[in-house]
Amino acid sequence: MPRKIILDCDPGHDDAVAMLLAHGNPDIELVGVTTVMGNQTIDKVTRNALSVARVAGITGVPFARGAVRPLVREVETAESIHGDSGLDGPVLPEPEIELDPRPAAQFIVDTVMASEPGEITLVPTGALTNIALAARLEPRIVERVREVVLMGGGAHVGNWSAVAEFNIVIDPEAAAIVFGASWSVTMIGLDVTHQALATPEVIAAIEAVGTGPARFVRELMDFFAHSYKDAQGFDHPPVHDPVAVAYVIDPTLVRTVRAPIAIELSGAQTLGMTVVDLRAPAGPEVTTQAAFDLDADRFWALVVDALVRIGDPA
Ligand code: PIR
Ligand code: CA
Repeated sequence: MPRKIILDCDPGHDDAVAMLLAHGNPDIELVGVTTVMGNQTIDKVTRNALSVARVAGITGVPFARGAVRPLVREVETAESIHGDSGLDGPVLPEPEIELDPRPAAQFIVDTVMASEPGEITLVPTGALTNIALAARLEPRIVERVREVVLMGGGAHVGNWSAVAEFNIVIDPEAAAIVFGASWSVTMIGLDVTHQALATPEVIAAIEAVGTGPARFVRELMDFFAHSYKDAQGFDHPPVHDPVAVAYVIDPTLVRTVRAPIAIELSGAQTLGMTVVDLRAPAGPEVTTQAAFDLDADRFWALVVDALVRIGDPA
């Protein structure tokens, strides 16, 4: 039985790859895509999500637009990395599908409450605003979802500050709600995603697929590589978000350590830090875990396999 996921994203170059992996992998059933401001404004990332759906041939999957701004703070985008559109590089086709009329948080609540317990996995790859709002709208979703597998944070590394990662630091209050709830949370943080590098070998393997969606990914990666080089000094860009999807497909791709994870909400230098307490084995009450040590070859093989399966949508 494929695992049912709701992908909550802010496309975003790596979010787009996460969409393609979720769509193309046979062990995943995409039951909805929700958008949240982050890499760009909500209008831009929502349009991007619909464009990617067209490129990938994703049909019959509801898309719902989510939060316009973080719970408490002002909007902060990652234009330096993702460009003016949020998905700069390739030509973005006009969207063909209509948005679901519900706000993302309501869509998440409705979908989870209509499912069997343990049926749906939430996969956020942007700020946690929609997930926090959904948990506030209907707290019973916390018992009903199977798990939350999110890209964000990091035990030992930051990217938006010395110690904080973008998805967490732009809405730390939402992150505190999500990490503080009693569901199981797996943090796919920078410790692992900085190992998911789009090297020339990876790009060549994607190029060799030879389809429209593969070319689209290649063009995304060209832009992403340049901005990551200019803004952060990386030789090859880390493709964060599909690692969260890959973990749902195959949790043995990473090593996980169960540990308490707290979100810093008041530090002068450390706002949005994911503080992972690795001092001792966690007690049975701890439902959060952090991921380390990615098997990058097997990860990229999943991405390439998904592109092969997607082929050239009509
Ligand atoms: C990537 C992102 C934001 C900022 C930078 N520098 C790089 C986006 C990605 O979409 C990913 O979900 C997460 N936020 C990585 O921090
Ligand atoms: Ca993202």
